[in-house]
Amino acid sequence: MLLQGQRFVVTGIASKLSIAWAIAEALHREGASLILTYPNDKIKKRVEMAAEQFNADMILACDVACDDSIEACFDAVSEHWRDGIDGVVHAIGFAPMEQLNGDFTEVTTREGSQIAHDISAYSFVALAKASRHLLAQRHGSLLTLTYEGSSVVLPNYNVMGMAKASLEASVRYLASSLGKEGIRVNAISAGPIRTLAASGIKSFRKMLDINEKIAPLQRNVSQAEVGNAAVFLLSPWASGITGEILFVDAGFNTVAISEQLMLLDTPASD
Ligand code: NAD
Ligand code: 0WE
Repeated sequence: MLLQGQRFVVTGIASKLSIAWAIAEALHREGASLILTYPNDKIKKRVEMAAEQFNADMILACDVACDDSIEACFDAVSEHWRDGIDGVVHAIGFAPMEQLNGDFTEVTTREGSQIAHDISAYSFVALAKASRHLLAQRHGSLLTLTYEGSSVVLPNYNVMGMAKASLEASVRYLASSLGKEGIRVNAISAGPIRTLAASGIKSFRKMLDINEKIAPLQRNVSQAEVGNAAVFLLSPWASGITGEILFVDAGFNTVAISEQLMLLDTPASD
């Protein structure tokens, strides 16, 4: 067991399909102790289920839209684990639904942009500020989840692409800022996975199908595969890695034109 005796705070569980659920599962399997957080009473029940399944020490409220909530959460974490923690997982993203469907220039608004950046990008910095003293005590690390829409255009991802670009920049600035305390900061860039955050996205089925056709592994990735990569980045095996974005996407991001796409019928001569 890779993480025996280590302690992690995991945010972002909303259902059994959540990437954070699979990360908590993998951390538990490797012997880690967990504190799980939930943003509101609606989601609390799901997090209670996860806490039972993964034998978590406790669950705590943490709405990243609210500094007082974050502070109260990490006050309770420091009371429970007085000599520090080994990691914090940030698996949170949100934009108002209407921002994620349609022409970017048309649908993007000031308010939508503010919410997307606040909840999906700034919140990672806020968690870093709140957990810094706890992480420094044990040379812990921070981990967040991002998506390739930060760097290249994927239809309808829209303002979330802007927010993920900001989130990825925050990974590098936090890594630089916290490196002197021995704290590492990394991200996993996951391929598309059917979760609550994918429900209601009109073109999601198509995204999964196209990914399968372009990715070198010719398939999509699972939550469990992201969970295993998270274990690695949070573990001592990754002690030399910080400021890194690790793709867990079946290789999709490495390909511009796949062999399958070359075989498609075109009017061209050959
Ligand atoms: P999910 O819906 O299960 O998780 C999103 C989480 O964000 C939920 O648990 C929700 O409660 C939480 N959240 C929203 N607002 C919050 C707030 N104010 N305070 C605290 N928590 C809040 O979906 P998921 O796909 O597991 O998403 C987790 C992360 O993975 C997100 O950052 C997402 O962008 C990223 N990601 C997802 C995919 C995918 O295809 N599913 C791919 C790459 C990256
Ligand atoms: O980061 C994400 C999810 C982003 C997301 C999803 C929702 C749906 C529910 C943010 N906010 C909301 N708000 C809601 O009300 N992903 C990487 C998954 C995702 O979302 C897409 C994708 C992919 C992939 C949106 C459009 C196109 C592709």
